[in-house]
Amino acid sequence: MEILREIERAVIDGKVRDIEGVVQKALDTGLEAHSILDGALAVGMLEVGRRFREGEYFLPEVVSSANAMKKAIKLLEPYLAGKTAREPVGKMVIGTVKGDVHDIGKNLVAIMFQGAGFEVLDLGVDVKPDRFVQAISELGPDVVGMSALLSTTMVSITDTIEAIKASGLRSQVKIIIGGAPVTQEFADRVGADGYAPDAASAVEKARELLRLDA
Ligand code: B1M
Repeated sequence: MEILREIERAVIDGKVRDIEGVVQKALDTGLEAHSILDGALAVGMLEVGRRFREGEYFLPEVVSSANAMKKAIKLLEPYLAGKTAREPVGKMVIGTVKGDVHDIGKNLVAIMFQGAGFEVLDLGVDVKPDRFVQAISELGPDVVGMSALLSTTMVSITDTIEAIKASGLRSQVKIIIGGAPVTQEFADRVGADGYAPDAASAVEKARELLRLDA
């Protein structure tokens, strides 16, 4: 569809100023937020990643594309989050782990949890293990989500789980991890309760672990 390709191109070209207009146009034509996200924004970002990996793009281009994508997601947020339940179905703490500043995927996961009726505390990026522990002890969440986009920061997931264990709070929370280099095998190895490949399945995994569908 032409409008989706236009949005994809706006991400690839990092059109921070124009992207809201095209996304709004797509919404006005009746396209669903999820189709815009999966069929245009995510596709554009994959291409940005490819260009970066192959040396066609450098950091400034990637930053512009990321900013364009963030603007688009902000506009889609109310549609992605949908209706929230009056009483939260649970509490969630989420963050991108220490050493890692990628937050687009983490933000999407947070939006989806809000949409599913969770109260979400987003700790941001480069979150140190102690900060996760502090948030668990203060807020008493049902779920803790950790995001890592770099193979070099996957170890921060391990460190954070170890810190949660050492604090004696491990049995009180379900831990879900994700991010491009993260796998189910890694999740099993480091003792997370669940792994999810994308934001929507992270919510499904949480509901399953908390037996919310029972
Ligand atoms: Co970075 N970067 N980056 N970058 N960057 C990647 C990740 C990379 C794969 C690019 C590449 O080489 N092709 C590569 C990592 C290689 C590796 O380790 N395997 C890389 C690199 C090397 C770096 C730097 C080291 C570059 C440098 O400085 N030389 C540097 C590191 C900075 C740091 O963190 N310390 C860096 C910096 C940046 C920017 C700041 C410029 C920018 C981030 C801006 C921002 O986030 N605010 C950036 C970007 C944009 C990318 C790419 C191009 C796109 C990431 C993204 O937002 N994707 C990325 C290449 C790529 O992934 N195609 C790349 C869209 C987003 C929706 O997907 O985040 O994967 P994603 O989230 C998905 C799933 O992973 C999942 O759900 C989401 C979809 O629904 N998910 C979860 C994520 N978290 C989850 C948590 C869950 C469950 C699912 O449960 C809790």
